[in-house]
Amino acid sequence: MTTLDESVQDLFTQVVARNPGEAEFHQAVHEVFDTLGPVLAKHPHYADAGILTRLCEPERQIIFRVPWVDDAGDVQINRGFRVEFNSALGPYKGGLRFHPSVYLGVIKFLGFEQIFKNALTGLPIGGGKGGADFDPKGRSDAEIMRFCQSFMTELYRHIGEHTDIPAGDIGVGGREIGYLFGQYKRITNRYESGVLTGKGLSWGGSQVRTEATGYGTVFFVREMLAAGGQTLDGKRVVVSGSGNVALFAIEKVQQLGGHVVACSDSSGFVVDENGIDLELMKEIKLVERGRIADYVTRRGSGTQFVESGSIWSVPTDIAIPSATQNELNAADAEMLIRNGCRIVAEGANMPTTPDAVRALNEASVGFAPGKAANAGGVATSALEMQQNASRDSWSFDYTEQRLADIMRGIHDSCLSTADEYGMPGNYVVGANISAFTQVADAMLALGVV
Ligand code: NDP
Ligand code: 2IT
Repeated sequence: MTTLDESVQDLFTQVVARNPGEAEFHQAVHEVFDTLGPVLAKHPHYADAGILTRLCEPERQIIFRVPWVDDAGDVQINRGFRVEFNSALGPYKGGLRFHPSVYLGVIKFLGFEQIFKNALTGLPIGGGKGGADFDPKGRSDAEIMRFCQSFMTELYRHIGEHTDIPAGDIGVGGREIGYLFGQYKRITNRYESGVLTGKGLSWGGSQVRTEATGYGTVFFVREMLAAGGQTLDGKRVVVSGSGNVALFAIEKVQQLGGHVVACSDSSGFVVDENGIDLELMKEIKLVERGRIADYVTRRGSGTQFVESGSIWSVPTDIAIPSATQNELNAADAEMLIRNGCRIVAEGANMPTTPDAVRALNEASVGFAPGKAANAGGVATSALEMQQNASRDSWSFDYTEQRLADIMRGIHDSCLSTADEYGMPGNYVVGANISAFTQVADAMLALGVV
């Protein structure tokens, strides 16, 4: 990692020492600290009040055993997490991730990012994240249900519509939110719709929440292009992943006239020069829960499955990494640059490594960090909470317009903050400083708590 401004280097060293072995958390903190020098110089009262030290220490961290019985009758044990990171702006809000790679360092990186992302939405939500090292792949529906019920049997005592509101992330979608909500309702005997977001439309969910992260990321890209007098029409786009974020990013790119030529899962990537057939991809991924190679088998000539290699070798104008952290490294960035890519927008959380971000900046490739570009998901979760609180439900078009307005607002505040701090066009600086000042001002007002 590069050396930081001396105003924050000591504190960063302390964060690493206090949180040993949590590489992803260190990376997320470093990325934010790397941009805060100018704001700390301009407003020394933030440092005097220990705001940064407090920001790096979660308000509460819960780790629990999740016992469940698999279909063979064997007892399985997983580890569950909920990190309630910061509630200066509102109740803790953030998703749950079920993936075998989950450990405290991953949940803390995601929770830390979530504080700033949620601030950028302008909506009253604090930051949190949770999950488990559970691998849903190959598990039956009954096993998923038993796991979710056991997970909620501990989690329920820590959450609530005014306290902490989980939602989905990797491995947690509408099916899992249903089982989690059912168990919460059963244990508490309360139909407390606002305790989880990402619910089904017939039982308290919001229109557009399913689509929101992918759509929002593409709305952000639209704003980046518009700032340079361009549109998505006719642009080549590569989207990694083929889960919730990726599928709906592809959908919105296609609606806006772009041409998506590749997407992936953890087994490899597919290239389809005719443009990804989204209906077929959704059938394979959302209905059958199948593997991406099935797409090539079914779609036939003109398509290609690549098992090993990088999706970022596929020439593109715009790249939207939407799978997982650190999936786009410096070598990938160099390939994208060589092939003429002009925009990288993070649909996933922290998918681009720091040296890749540096390479993109040096080549003047527009780079939108996840905490700005993928904030549409959590923003629409906050809209779901609003509808739950007022026992109302809005139309698809109205909700989508709210999402588009929020994404434009985030885009514009990133650019204006970057301008104010003498780094025009730098979305990372704009996002971090804009979010930090909002959270820091609220923390100052609320005293040392
Ligand atoms: P899903 O579980 O729906 O999809 C995840 C996709 O990424 C799958 O295609 C999966 O492939 C792939 N993937 C996951 N882990 C890895 C890995 N270690 N290596 C390679 N590929 C991997 O998750 P989402 O689409 O919801 O989330 C994707 C990203 O977007 C995450 O970074 C998440 O934190 C972020 N995000 C999600 C939001 C949401 O609302 N859901 C909001 C904001 C950000 P496979 O099936 O083979 O594992
Ligand atoms: O990373 C994220 O912003 C999410 N997984 C969505 C969180 C939410 O509460 O909707």
